[in-house]
Amino acid sequence: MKIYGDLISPFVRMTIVAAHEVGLGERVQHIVEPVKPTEVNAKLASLSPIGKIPVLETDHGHGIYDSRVIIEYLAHSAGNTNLIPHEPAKRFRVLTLQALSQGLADSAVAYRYETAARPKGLQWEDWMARTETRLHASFDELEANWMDLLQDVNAGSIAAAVTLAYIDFRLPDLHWRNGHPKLGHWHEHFSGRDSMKKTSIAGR
Ligand SMILES: N[C@@H](CCC(=O)N[C@@H](CS)C(=O)NCC(=O)O)C(=O)O
Repeated sequence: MKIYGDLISPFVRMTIVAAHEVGLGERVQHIVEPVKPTEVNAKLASLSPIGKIPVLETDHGHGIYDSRVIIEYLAHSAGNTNLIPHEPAKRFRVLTLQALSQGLADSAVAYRYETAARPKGLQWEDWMARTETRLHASFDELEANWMDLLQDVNAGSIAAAVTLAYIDFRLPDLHWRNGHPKLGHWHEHFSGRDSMKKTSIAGR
């Protein structure tokens, strides 16, 4: 199977980290496929009308997207029940942590597009202020209510770790560690995992 995308995308990196964590790191061929929000990428468009990264191409040539579905596909293929547990109480906590972290990634990527890609003069100040509020509220929420579940390796903790690393890389001025000491300490520890080191974007 193949996963298309660039590891700078937090959504792509989440899927590759998940592949390593379920033991499919060698089975997945990562094809570097960058995207621009203003251009159609023909290869991606042939697999997904949404045309965003990541897209997984199965061994039968079918496209699977988005990152959440790819992670579920990888866990299912590997017979792994840790990333998305079956036990209902834990399952929906993990899925909510994943949604929180993916929401954080959505906001961070959109903020990056707005500030770095959108032509000057077309930027929307009120939207940027609202998005900053959303980003900081998400950091607060992770620190206050999710430190227990972040200790496990699951779809939510992977999404949180990768997204915070993306923010370090693209939006360091947000200073997310300020006021979030537990989250900062946890992130340093989680970043030492092989899956995170093999997919590191630091220095790019
Ligand atoms: N919900 C999607 C989001 C994917 C996404 O936003 N990918 C960005 C890169 S970080 C992208 O492909 N942007 C190109 C575009 O918007 O055309 C997922 O979880 O896979």
